[in-house]
Amino acid sequence: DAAADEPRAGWRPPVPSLSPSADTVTLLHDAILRKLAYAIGKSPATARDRDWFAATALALRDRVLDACLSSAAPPVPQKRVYYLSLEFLIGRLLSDVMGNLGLAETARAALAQLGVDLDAVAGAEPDAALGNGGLGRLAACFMESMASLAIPAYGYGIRYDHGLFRQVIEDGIQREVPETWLAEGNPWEFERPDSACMVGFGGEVAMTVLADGAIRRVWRPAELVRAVPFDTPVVGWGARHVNVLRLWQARALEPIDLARFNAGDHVGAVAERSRVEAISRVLYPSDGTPAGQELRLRQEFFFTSASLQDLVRRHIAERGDLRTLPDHAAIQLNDTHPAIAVPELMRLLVDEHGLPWDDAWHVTTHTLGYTNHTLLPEALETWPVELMERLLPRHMQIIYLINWMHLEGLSKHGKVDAGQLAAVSLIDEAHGKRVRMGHLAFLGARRVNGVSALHTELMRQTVFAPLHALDTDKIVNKTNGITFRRWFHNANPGLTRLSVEAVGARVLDDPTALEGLARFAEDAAFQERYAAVRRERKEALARVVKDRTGIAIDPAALFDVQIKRIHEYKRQLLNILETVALYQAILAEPQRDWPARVKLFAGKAASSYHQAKLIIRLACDVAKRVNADPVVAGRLQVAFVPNYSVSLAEAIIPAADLSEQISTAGLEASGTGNMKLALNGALTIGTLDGANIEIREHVGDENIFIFGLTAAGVQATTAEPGYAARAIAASPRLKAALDLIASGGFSPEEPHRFRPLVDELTGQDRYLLTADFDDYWRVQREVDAAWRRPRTWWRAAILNTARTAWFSSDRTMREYAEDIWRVEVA
Ligand code: T68
Repeated sequence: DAAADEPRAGWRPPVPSLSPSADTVTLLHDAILRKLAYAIGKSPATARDRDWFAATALALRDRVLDACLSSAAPPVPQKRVYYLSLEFLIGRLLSDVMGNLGLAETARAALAQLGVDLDAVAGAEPDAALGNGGLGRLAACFMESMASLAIPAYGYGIRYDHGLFRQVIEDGIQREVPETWLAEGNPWEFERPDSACMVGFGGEVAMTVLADGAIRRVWRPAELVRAVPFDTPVVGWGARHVNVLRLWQARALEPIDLARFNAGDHVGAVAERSRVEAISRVLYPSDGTPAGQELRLRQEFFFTSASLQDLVRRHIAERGDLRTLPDHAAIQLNDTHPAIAVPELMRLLVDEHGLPWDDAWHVTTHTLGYTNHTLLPEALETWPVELMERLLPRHMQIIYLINWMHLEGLSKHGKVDAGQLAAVSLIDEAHGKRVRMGHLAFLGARRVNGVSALHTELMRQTVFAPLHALDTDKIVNKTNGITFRRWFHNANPGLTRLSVEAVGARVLDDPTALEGLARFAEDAAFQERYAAVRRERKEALARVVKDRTGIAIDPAALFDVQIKRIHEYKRQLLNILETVALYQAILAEPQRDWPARVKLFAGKAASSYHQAKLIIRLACDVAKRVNADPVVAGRLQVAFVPNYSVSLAEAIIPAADLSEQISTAGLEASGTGNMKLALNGALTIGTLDGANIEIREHVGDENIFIFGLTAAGVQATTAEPGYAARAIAASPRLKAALDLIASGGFSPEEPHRFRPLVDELTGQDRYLLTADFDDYWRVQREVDAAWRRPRTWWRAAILNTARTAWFSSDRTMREYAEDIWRVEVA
């Protein structure tokens, strides 16, 4: 009804929503029963939640296919986007698919008729954790948004048998356990053996002289691996459009070496197969410290080559001429992991399809785009030339040729001196000869983008400054976004319902309508409803925390959350130091009315990252002592919630009151958790880093807690030797907290356990925790004061929800479509 779309003058109690029609419920009910019987082979009497999940998923997948197979020959789109990413952190798909098909309530009713609870069924779906963190989750949000905007797109990646490890915490120690999301099959995907292709490795480059005397180079790989695609349909909002996520699996050409088997060598007979298939066995669990192993490079080339072959084949079938590729395809490289696409596309065009070099270079540089996600030097990919020559000899030749033309062009025009040439060369000669993959992606791309305004500016000023000087239009900003379907509608149905009731169903299609909530920000009745939704999510989260940690947190307390990968630059340690200082302050003045706070931490550490693992241990040890101390009971609780995942994020985010975004300024490229938390009404305590800056611009200064050095301040401070010692000497509170940790206050059985953390802080303090501590403490006390005034707090929370619509990944995808891909969005 049209009136429901009009913002209302005053807050009124909700109208009960209409139940789904009996017909559609019956249809879905019958479809689920048929899938259970004929695809799963179970009866309702013996079916477990996991079986009901598979049956429901299969029934819904049919609906998704109905939406995309409706016309016999779908028209060939003018232009497609190909999003190449080594990671897609999708999580569970059931509520996404139900929500976008508009069948959530229908499915609930259909299952209820069978005596089955939808939430239990949804909980039986394993998370597809084919990514480490923000970079992988961004790719998943982009896929959903492209489908919702009807941008024709393929996502290309690897179908890992094992996603990101499961984190088990034992006595505060992280243990990594293999993840097995495929153990009971995957109802969403289609295997497509007919679209397999071959990917080569090693070998040599042969030269052949053609009839006209021209020389052609042909790569003769020593080894061929079969890449078999598995397609998962990605349905957009309202089932408007369906795209495909195509993930490649590595298969050996020969399943078994029969000669060896017959000779009695039963293990050796399958050794070669395991070696080849290791390519798609497991996701590398390091984020930000490159793995550096040969297998990683094999993974990168494997999926990049298969994807390019696939799209070239499609282009030739549809259009014939590869020179028109830039008109019909935009290929986006998610970080440098697929940067080998630059020489591989050149190889396909020149060696395999006979294009002249210059034409091929034009096609390549008008088709590729590159997104950078970090400026941390240790996270920038480089590969030893020696390894590249051995694994990809033809690509190394092409890289040398690209580099030669690039450097020749510059010196010919007298543009640069030797130092400048070294800075823009594709080969880093300073650390053994290594190929700079960021430079390679930069040269091969038409547009290079950063992921927040600050990050993009720092790209221009630091890592890419010499290359930027050569082409000042190439670097553009595309601030990250998040899909509201998952992070608002599905993760927080209560708040979504409240928003619909307040400003109309239009918010579901157009998040900018959330702005209409601002008029209710001071409305007492609305604040109460908003707080009640939060309270309900906090109680639910308290049950999860109890379940996973045994700690019974108080849902009435302020939930202060820091949820993200554990990394020194993200400064979980700063949060823990403040926790320790707060603990000491409460002990010193137990009579003061400290507001009750629960500090929640969650996140995984790379398995080889010792400092990060020690930070987890410290959080757990602090939790142990604080939670057991009767003096602080009712004021302070701490919990490290194990095994952070997309699903756990969906439970924590709607329940959070305070969002910790406290990285050293200049080091967090963007952040996306910051956006999810702000949208769901958590107030941010953060530094002027990444997208925090843009969040502040949107929500307003008075609705966010900012502290600490700016990126410029960080640069200046790092230049002063000995600042850490001075900062500690100047802050008795920081000193006391450090002393308690250093003297074994949280590890009496092993007093020096945290020595490496303390040494880093008192020594180099690379991430400037000591510099920002006092300001962080001061602003945390402002948070306390704001929490004591509920009217002010809820006003700010509502305004956060009302003013974060811009962070929708639909907006981000529209910007990419317009400025980078040049595809039409209806
Ligand atoms: C993140 N990067 C950024 N990297 O840290 C974050 N790295 O600020 C940003 O919001 C997000 O990307 C999306 O742009 C990562 O998540 C990785 O996970 C990663 C993985 C492998 C190698 C290096």
